[in-house]
Amino acid sequence: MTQEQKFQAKIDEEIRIEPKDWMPEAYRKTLIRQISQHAHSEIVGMLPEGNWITRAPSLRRKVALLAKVQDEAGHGLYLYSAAETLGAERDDMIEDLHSGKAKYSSIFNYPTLTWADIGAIGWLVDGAAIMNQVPLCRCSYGPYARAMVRVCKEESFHQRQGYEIMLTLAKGTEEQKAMAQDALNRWWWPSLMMFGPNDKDSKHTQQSMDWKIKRFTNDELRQRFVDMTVPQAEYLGLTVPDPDIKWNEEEGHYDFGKINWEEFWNVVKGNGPCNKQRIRARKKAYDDGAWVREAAMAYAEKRRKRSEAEAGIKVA
Ligand code: BYC
Repeated sequence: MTQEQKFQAKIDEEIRIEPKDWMPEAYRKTLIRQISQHAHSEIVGMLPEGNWITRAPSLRRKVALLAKVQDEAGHGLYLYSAAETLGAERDDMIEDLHSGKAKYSSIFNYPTLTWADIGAIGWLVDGAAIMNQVPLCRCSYGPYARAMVRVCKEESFHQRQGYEIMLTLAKGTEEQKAMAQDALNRWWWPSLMMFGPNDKDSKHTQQSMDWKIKRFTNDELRQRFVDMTVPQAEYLGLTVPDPDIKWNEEEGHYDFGKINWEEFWNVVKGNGPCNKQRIRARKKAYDDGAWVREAAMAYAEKRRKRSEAEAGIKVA
């Protein structure tokens, strides 16, 4: 058996691949691409929500939103660490985000215009993220799979906080209900796009499924999301902005309309409503935070020297 065949046999037997194990270069590259994009999405994903921290309608909402945004930062950090176990350098990954070379999720290039958008993001965007990420807890690469366990637990709290905001608005005044409907109208289609291109146009799916990085295809996950979410919209008394949504008895699924792929690729290529603003904000945050990184490094160096000196005393 070649090394490649042994590797695939391990995958087929559901044995996890760990950082020091042999792996094909293409497997390593695919994981670095996916994990770093995922990390960038978490980090950029803080921006649309951060926009509402100072304007949250109550202390309770503010505390929950702050906690959620902090969680996203934590997810980004675990994911950068997971990518580092594959030999990627954090500075390079961040440079690729800032230069526009690396992708991040299309969804975070849309603006958050009203408070209801915070509800819609939690409900739909985190809902879509959970649908995509729960299977990643079974990803063949150990560090990514393990990081996903905690991430998914936190995402499920995020989804609930979003749905609860939507529920409050939907059961509120006419004006509040209209805000909730407007947010659903604007976030529905971009949420379906989060799952990526249709299977026939997805260049990585087949290989990633064979390597058990992905456990379901983009279309399978998107369909599950629609099936889960349409009844939730009904419970809220809101209307999904797709006239083609219809329960298909034979298939046991909801049929839905055509996704605007031109819009999707336009956003992915950097021309969405907020792409430029998001990257500008990230670069500024990175530059403004330089002193924190320098201080942390200086402190770590001081501690290292002190413990070396103490070890020296003990030896003496
Ligand atoms: N946006 O062959 P495909 C979250 C790219 S949730 C931008 O299907 P793959 C969060 C794709 O990268 C969001 N680009 O690729 C939630 C590829 O380009 P490259 C992040 C997209 O990898 C709430 C090309 O299109 N989640 O973080 O098999 C609050 C062809 O696609 C998108 C993850 O990253 C998109 N929507 O499947 C805060 C989960 N879709 O790389 C944060 C992990 C596709 O060849 N990632 N592209 O240049 C995945 O599961 C998979 O990478 C994807 C795409 C399903 C996203």
